[in-house]
Amino acid sequence: MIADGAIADGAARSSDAGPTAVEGGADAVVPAPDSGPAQLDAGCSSRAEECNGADDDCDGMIDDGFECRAGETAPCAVCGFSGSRQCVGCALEPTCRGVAVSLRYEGNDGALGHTCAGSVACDSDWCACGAAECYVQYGPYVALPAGRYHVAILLGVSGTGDLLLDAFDSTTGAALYSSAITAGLGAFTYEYDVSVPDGCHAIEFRVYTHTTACVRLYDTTVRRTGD
Ligand SMILES: [Ca+2]
Ligand SMILES: [Ca+2]
Repeated sequence: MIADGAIADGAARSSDAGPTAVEGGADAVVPAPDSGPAQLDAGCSSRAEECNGADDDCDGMIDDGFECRAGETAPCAVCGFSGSRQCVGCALEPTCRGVAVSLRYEGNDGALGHTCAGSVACDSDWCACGAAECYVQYGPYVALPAGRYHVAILLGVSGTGDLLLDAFDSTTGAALYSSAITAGLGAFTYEYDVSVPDGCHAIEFRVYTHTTACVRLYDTTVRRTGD
């Protein structure tokens, strides 16, 4: 029971909820979590607004007239992948940071090429049998932002097989990573970390076979782990 004149706690809160959508398109600045009607500083005067976290010109808005406020971020993109720019000194920094890349390709994904393609097909996942000296996969020539990446390739081999796995910048011809391995019977995930120094080049994650054993390709994942 609520006494006359009292305001139900839940009702009062529901009317306080402000708009949450951010308008203005891709370049819109995302307000800091504490944004809202600024409190007039008790000692403010008619000074010009400065970047200092205070309402210098007494118009009810803190650091208005600048590109952004401390704590705000704005979306950005590198090579088509999304990141964000931070507000530093009431201006958005030029560098797009925290660009997220998470890619996954099935063994039979059309984005991948296979020069072993004349060999025996295996169900839904592409594979090679008796086809020594060819690429089990090449491509996908994806334009990646510069940064550090973790690559994981799930393979299967029908017996002992010699394989060469590499990450290759097909724009410059530079090998970014290369490793020769001898794989035993069964399925396994080969993982490696690689740094991509130049952004938006066509990068390949290749698997080359030197064996006549059957090599099955299940999937390849590529995840960006840092700038
Ligand atoms: Ca102001
Ligand atoms: Ca200010």
